[in-house]
Amino acid sequence: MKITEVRLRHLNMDLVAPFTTSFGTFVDKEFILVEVKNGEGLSGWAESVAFSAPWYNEETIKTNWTMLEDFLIPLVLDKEIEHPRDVSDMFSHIRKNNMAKSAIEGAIWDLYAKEKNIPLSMALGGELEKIDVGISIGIQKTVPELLAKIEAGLKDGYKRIKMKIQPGWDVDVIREVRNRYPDIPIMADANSAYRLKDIELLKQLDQFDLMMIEQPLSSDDIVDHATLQAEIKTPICLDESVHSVEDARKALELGSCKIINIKIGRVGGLTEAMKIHELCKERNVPVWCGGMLESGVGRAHNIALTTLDNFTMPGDTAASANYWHQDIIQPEVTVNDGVITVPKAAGIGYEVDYAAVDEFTSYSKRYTNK
Ligand code: OSB
Ligand code: MG
Repeated sequence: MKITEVRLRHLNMDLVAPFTTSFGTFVDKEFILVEVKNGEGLSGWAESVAFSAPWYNEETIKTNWTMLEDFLIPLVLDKEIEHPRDVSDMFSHIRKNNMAKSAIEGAIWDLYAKEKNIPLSMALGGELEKIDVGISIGIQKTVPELLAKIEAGLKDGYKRIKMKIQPGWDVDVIREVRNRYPDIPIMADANSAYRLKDIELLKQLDQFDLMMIEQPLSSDDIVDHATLQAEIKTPICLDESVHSVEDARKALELGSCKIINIKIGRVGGLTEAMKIHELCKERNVPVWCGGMLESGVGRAHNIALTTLDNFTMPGDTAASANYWHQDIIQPEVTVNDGVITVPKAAGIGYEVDYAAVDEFTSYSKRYTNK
């Protein structure tokens, strides 16, 4: 396959409700949408999950744009690409910048699947036709507001409830949730808000029968997480600490976690995400697909990845309407009783709505060699 043109767009979409994590609050979502064209009328799509500020990792929209423009686009434009799995090797001499790499790699995967006229899930080797999903609920101002959000999530049938925690919004809040809902599957995501010195507090979480605690300690740590995991019963799930299949192997060998959250952007693309899925499968470690408040385009990529068979735990891929008044794909992602039916159309399986894209685009740029 050959990419003859790349188009980057900067979009900004308002969230239906603010979303608060231990590192900050989102009221809208700025992101880069990548379109790669093959010269025969087909376009492949993906989005960068970098945020506007380096809160979650070191990348930002601007660093991603620079990386794409100066390094990554020139490496793929007009090059003969035999298979999308080769793209991560073409980028391997460029360090980190995983979200930037993933954004263009994902668009190339979509284009490949469209050229073959198969769904992206099939191109990845995924076989599930329906996937179970959960919902992630941000830190709220009050416990009643949290309970109301949980109530709504359960009513929509989501298969598990993830609640964000941080110091001051943890043990007492989870106790109230557990008292109100003794049996529902719940998990907590700390986004790196604790340190080993908080071990006594983290041990108290064991009484609540959580499915897991996600990323309690520093964002790049796997050593202290191993110490913590040896001291608590609640399974640790790593998010921020795992950037590659090598990181995943080391974390599993150290005993730093029992579950891995796979985010395509965080690990540098679908190819690396599949490698982590494979490693975890060999070692009987369950994985699930994390979310980054994606638009429908990123959501479609998450759905395709989740069709691989070791995605045995519900992910964060909630319905479009949980985030957006209007999404940029047609149809939007819908969830029935906590289940998404995997689309069967070619590529990401949803049509990109150009009118909606234009409405949310503040600037864009075309890249060709002509
Ligand atoms: O840690 O999983 C995370 C949102 C923004 C940044 C990091 C995270 C999250 C979420 C929301 O938990 C996931 C989603 O609903 O897309
Ligand atoms: Mg997380």
